[in-house]
Amino acid sequence: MTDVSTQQHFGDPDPAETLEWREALLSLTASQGPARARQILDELARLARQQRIGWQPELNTPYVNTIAVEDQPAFPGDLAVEERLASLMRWNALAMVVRANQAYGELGGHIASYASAADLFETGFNHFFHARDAGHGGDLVFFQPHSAPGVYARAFLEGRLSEADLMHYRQEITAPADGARGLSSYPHPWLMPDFWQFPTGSMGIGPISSIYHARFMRYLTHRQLQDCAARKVWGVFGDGEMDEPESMSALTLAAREKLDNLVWVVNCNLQRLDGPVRGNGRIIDELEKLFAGAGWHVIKLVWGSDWDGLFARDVTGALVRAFAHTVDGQMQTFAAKDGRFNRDNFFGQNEELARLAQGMTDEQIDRLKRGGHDLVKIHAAYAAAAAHTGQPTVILAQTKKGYGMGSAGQGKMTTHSQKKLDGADLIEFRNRFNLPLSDEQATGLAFYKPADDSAEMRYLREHRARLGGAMPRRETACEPVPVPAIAAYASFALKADGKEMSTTMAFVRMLGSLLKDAQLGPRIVPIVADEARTFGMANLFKQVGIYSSVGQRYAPEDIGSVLSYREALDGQILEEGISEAGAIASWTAAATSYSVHGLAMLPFYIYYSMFGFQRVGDAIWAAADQRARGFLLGATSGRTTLGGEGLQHQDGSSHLVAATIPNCKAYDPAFAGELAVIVDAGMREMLVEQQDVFYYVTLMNENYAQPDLPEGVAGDVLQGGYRFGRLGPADATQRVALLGSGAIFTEVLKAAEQLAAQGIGVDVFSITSWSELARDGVARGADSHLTRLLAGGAGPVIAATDYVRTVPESVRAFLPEGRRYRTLGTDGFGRSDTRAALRAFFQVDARSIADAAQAALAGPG
Ligand SMILES: Cc1ncc(C[n+]2csc(CCOP(=O)(O)OP(=O)(O)O)c2C)c(N)n1
Repeated sequence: MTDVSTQQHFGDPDPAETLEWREALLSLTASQGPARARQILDELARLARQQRIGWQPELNTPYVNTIAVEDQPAFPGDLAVEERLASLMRWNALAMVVRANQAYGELGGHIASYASAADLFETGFNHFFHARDAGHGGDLVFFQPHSAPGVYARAFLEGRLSEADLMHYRQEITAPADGARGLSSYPHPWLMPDFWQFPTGSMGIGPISSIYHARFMRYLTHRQLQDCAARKVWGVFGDGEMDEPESMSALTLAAREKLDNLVWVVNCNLQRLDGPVRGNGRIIDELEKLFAGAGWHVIKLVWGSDWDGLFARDVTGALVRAFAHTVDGQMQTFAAKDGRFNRDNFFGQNEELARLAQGMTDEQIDRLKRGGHDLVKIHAAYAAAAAHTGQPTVILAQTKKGYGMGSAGQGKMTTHSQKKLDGADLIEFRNRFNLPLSDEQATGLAFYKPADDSAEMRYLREHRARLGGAMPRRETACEPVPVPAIAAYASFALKADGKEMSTTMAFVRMLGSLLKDAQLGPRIVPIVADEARTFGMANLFKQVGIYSSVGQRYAPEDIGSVLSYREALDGQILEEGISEAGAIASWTAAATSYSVHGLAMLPFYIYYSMFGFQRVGDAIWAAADQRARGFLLGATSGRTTLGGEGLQHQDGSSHLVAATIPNCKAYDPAFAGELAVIVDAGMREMLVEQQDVFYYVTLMNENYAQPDLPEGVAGDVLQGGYRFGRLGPADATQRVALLGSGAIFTEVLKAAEQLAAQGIGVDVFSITSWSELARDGVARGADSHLTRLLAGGAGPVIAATDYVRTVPESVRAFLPEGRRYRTLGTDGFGRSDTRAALRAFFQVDARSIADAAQAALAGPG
């Protein structure tokens, strides 16, 4: 560690006095040890605060490694073999990307990111990332997405992927015809379901997801559902990725929850796509402050072992001083330039630095490693992180982007997207990493795999065998969870007998009963983002408790109430506070527990529907990719049910977005009985049949009379709609069909009565899912469910919903031939007013529906 004792302090009015204080501290540390020194410093800090002298400790430490050389554990492996292996990974990853782009220039891919991350990945694979086996539940590893080629390269050496597979990187559609397996661009469990566990392609989602997965493991442990104590969550992310709000938004949660099962490795290659992450600053310093401030344990891994000697010889602290005024933009330039340039421009800055570089050749200067490229240092950092207790750890690993790509890419502004290398570049790369390739093999981009009995291959296999086998590996085996009969929890809804209630109330009542089921109950994970009271769920606080890793350390104000706010170590509700991003990450962790933990859980996340697909749509898309199974409940849904709340709260679009997610079944039920059928089917599909689908169901807080669910319509409810009834004279000459969903169905019924009173025959259909009808239409055309439903009728068809018109428009093509189709919806911005005023304004009220029917009957127009 550098001795910075002689750092000059500019503007010091009394350097002699300063020196005395310094020496006092140094002698105290030397004579009584660091613990005593810390005690004294704490005492002084307390005193300084008492005196209000306005002193704050700096959050930054010098730009050096956190772990001192003398604290490094011995490297428990064969360094030379690991370095050779890492070089092979680098080569095969590079060859995969360059080959794909030589064949088809449009395919894309990245070389530079994995080139910088290879040693960070490899140290994890060789020493830390534990796969699931009989004795270990398996670590969770989040891989930086555009470094996926490196993970494929390893799988190739492990024999999990063939050379033909590597040749079909980013060619998933054409691969099977060539007898190969296409490799997805990024980690996508949907596309490679036995391989990738966590989708990370969209920056920021991996980081937040890793935190909530780590927290969910605590939840499973504390609720005594599964002991996750020995397992860790590792995430390798980019420094540029840390700019995403999602990356940052749950840092304090991770610290508050003391998630020492979580380790982030931030690959600080100082560059993102366009240029430097912080050209005019230092991202490592910035992240150090941020993470430390949030309560994380920070390990800076800045310099490799060959700097140790330099630091040791640097008695004046010249290096640390030089780093303190070298910004990342400049560091990047140093990375891009050769040894000569670095000698002249870094070490040439002053006498002291120049002296340090004396005796080193330009080549040696060029090869000075940054911390994230030094296997020994990386191992030391990982070991310290893995052993750290009471806090999550972040390792800030400095690397070079495009490491080893030489003049073709290392540290270049444009390196992120580089995917072509010419012959000379390839030879240079081969030489740089001493790859056992002939010129022809190098320029021909031959993949390289050592012989099965070579030292490298044996080492690779042995190390993975010790860690439970190959990774990543996505598992799916889990016990089905029996689901209670619908009558056990939803009779009140199926036979509602005209009782007034909202569908939200009905849902909460069903949930309350399901939670009591001996087998299913414990597997349910109710999730809220500070809206439980809004949805009438406060009774669940007492019934099942709110999960808290520390129990409840206070006497709640409402302790005597039956609705008391009860937090408990084995509490079941995940109360995420006002963080929809956090809540959906929690939901994803629970919804994929069947795979990640081999234990099926069933999350019900209930939220303001406007703050779902619109707010965290990308996270939902990632959950879909991760094959989530669970319920999303968009409450207070629709544009006009939420009266006074106005423009930003009123949701007219969630069903539109939900329809775009292939494994999401979206329903907009009008009645409690329909809801019961949907919940029942969803639970069976997800927990018993173990299908990779999830359900989105919208709920309303409008109270109205709930009819009995007609006999025999359950199948139709699930397919998207059923005939609710026929009104008007049986021999009516004028006929019309009205379709309606969710909140607007009651308006449809009123319109039907008005039309019937005018002698018009009205067929009324309750549409439970426009998107299911549309999907079925695409699949079955003229034989589709909607076509058959409407087949016996005649006259125009009018559809009305509380969503934008595009939602009912999605089924237009599946109407029986010759029927006129009019759609009414709530396009435009919301307003705050009464339900009645809003429905009239958006023209989805009974009168507007009836008028539309009359107009349609009157003829084209
Ligand atoms: C949400 C999102 N925005 C943009 C991108 C496109 N993108 C992919 S990688 C990348 C730069 C990543 O930089 P960094 O995190 O520093 O990683 P590096 O490649 O430098 O290791 C960008 C902008 C993305 N994948 N996701």
